[in-house]
Amino acid sequence: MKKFNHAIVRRPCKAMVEGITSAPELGKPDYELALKQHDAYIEALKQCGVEVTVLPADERYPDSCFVEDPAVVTRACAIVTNPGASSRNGEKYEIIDALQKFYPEEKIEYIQDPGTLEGGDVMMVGDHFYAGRSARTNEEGIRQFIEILEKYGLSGSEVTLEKVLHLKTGVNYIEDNNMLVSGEFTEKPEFDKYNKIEIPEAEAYAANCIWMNGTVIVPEGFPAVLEAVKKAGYPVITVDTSEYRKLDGGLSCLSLRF
Ligand code: CIR
Repeated sequence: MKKFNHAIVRRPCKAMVEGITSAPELGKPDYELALKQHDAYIEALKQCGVEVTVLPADERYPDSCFVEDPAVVTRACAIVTNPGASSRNGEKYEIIDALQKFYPEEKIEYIQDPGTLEGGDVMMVGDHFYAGRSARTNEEGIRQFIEILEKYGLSGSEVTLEKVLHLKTGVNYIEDNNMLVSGEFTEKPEFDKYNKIEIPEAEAYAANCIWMNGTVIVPEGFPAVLEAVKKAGYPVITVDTSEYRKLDGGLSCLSLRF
């Protein structure tokens, strides 16, 4: 059941209070609380048997704790993305060193302009990678991404999305053919072959859970999702991500797992 050995996270920076958000009504994140929640997140990852590399906070990029977006990590290669949000684009340069500790130079690939891609739009299902075409990830980015995957014997396909920030904001694969789906993703025919676990609208935020070596990490405060994941047979760990939610960020956004 052990699939992941490593995770990379980046500490949130004080400037996170100026991060991008579609939900200003939730208020600004409380930085001290965000740090505590980050500690708990790292602990949860460690409990699932991975070694966690903690990158330092980077004040130049308010959203840089969402380290999932500037890279996609696979069993065969790492892909440095080209984030579509201009305030985040420079994060791609800051992830390279960390990737080089785990992947040889020739297995680190790059999405190039005019292609854009953010890791939150990529969902891994075995050796297949679904890529969401969003406001951040464009057609050319997905074309380059699939071309890179195919070079390594992996595959990819495009999924369109209209209502949410990233693909994994609304749909997440938790292995064993089980997929957590919410909103617009409940009806997507490409996901019909999976056992879809439908997330009620009121708990849509918690569609973003992560499978970690057999355990599913669920955001705290979403009882219906917690129950559904337990019912599907998984041991669970809950982590409070309230301060990251204020910036449209969830559990998957806070790490690269490989
Ligand atoms: C952003 O808008 O880019 C950040 N405030 C949230 C990024 C969330 N990342 C993710 O879903 N992978």
